[in-house]
Amino acid sequence: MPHRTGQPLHRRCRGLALLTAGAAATAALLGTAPASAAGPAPAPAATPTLAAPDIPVANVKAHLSQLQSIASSNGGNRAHGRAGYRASLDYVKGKLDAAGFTTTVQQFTAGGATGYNLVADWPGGDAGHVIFSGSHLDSVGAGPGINDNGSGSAAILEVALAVAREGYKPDKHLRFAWWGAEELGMLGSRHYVSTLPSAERSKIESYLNFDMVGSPNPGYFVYDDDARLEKVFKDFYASKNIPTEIETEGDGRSDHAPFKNAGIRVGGLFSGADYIKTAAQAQKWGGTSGRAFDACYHRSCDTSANINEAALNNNSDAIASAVWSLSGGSTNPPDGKSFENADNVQIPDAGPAVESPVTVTGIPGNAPTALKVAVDIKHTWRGDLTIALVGPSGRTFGLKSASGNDSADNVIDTFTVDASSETANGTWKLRVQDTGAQDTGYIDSWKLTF
Ligand code: DTR
Ligand code: ZN
Ligand code: ZN
Repeated sequence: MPHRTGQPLHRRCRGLALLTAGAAATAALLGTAPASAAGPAPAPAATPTLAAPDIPVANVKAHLSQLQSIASSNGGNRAHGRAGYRASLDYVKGKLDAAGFTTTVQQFTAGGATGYNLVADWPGGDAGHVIFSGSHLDSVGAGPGINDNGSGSAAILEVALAVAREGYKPDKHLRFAWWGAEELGMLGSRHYVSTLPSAERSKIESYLNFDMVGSPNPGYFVYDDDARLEKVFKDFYASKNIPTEIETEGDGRSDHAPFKNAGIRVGGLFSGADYIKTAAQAQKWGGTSGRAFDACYHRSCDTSANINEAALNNNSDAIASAVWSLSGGSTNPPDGKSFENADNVQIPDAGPAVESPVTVTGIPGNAPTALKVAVDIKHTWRGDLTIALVGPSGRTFGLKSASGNDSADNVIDTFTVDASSETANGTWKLRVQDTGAQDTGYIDSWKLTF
């Protein structure tokens, strides 16, 4: 197959293209004319608001399987005061630190044990307007807590990593937190709010809470505490033709309560705990009526099998959509020039390596020490794949090696490579080899950003 060589993509143009496509798609789904759905067309010179990226649910599930293994090797839970809690926090912190977040671990004492909150700030944005997303990371003692609340924790982690992958420059400041000891009465979030100086409190424009967003027999519940935040989520689901209801399964039963009590606007999502799904709810959302939204709520069976992937996927995308639209970001890194090859290249099963080229022109000197390599490979068993970047001189930079037991789908990731030993201009290649039999896939697209 002939490959199209890379074309420079000026990121503002790409943002505009995405916005236009998104507005048209929304309009199509809602059966309205694009003009009325999109509102007045922006002036050509205006910087477009960037659309939120799609959050790869395979990445969210991969975080859940890590949390599951952490529980399994630490006595079956990730509860406050237990080794599995601290290991969960270290896992999340490691990912955020590597992506460029500024992380802080806040300690507190509860029930005779040390508890920890993890707070992550994305550098930049107006510090006087903070868009804050949080999820509790602790489980109950009875089980691994994968839906409650690995799901919210993994979803906001992947949204945070998407912020970094996209090089998103929000107008407002983004903060994320993973709370400890929620299951003991929201003790971590209460500690955070009560020790926050009032000047800092007043900078928090909105707090969004995500506790249980992958329930196995799911509902789509939106908090109705603040009308504007409620609308942001409802608009997203409307664009997907998913009906929603107001969250009523225990008002204030999660970490948004301390924020709300401090006078901060709160919102959030919930897919249901031990309440029973009615016939009307099963009709609109599917699943089983007469059965709990999560029959494994607070039990040992709240494992990685206790997740509805479609709900996890929709809710992760809803979180990204809210974070992007509330933070009003408009620009990617100012002079980042991108070169992409979007032609698909099949990767033969247990076969030789294949390559996809990108031709870089117009960049003087050497490549940067932090060359961004964004990879989108669709594959049914990503552990089969070895991936490398090949520079114009033929030098290879390993990006990922095969690891047979990583059974998750797809590699949708951005790697940072010190490529300063190569000249920037020339033909770069992504080289991918499938080293295991049976599962197959293809390079969907890949992109270099200088
Ligand atoms: N507090 C949660 C479960 C829960 C029950 N009702 C709601 C409503 C909104 C969010 C969460 C919840 C737990 O961690 O057990
Ligand atoms: Zn919970
Ligand atoms: Zn719980």
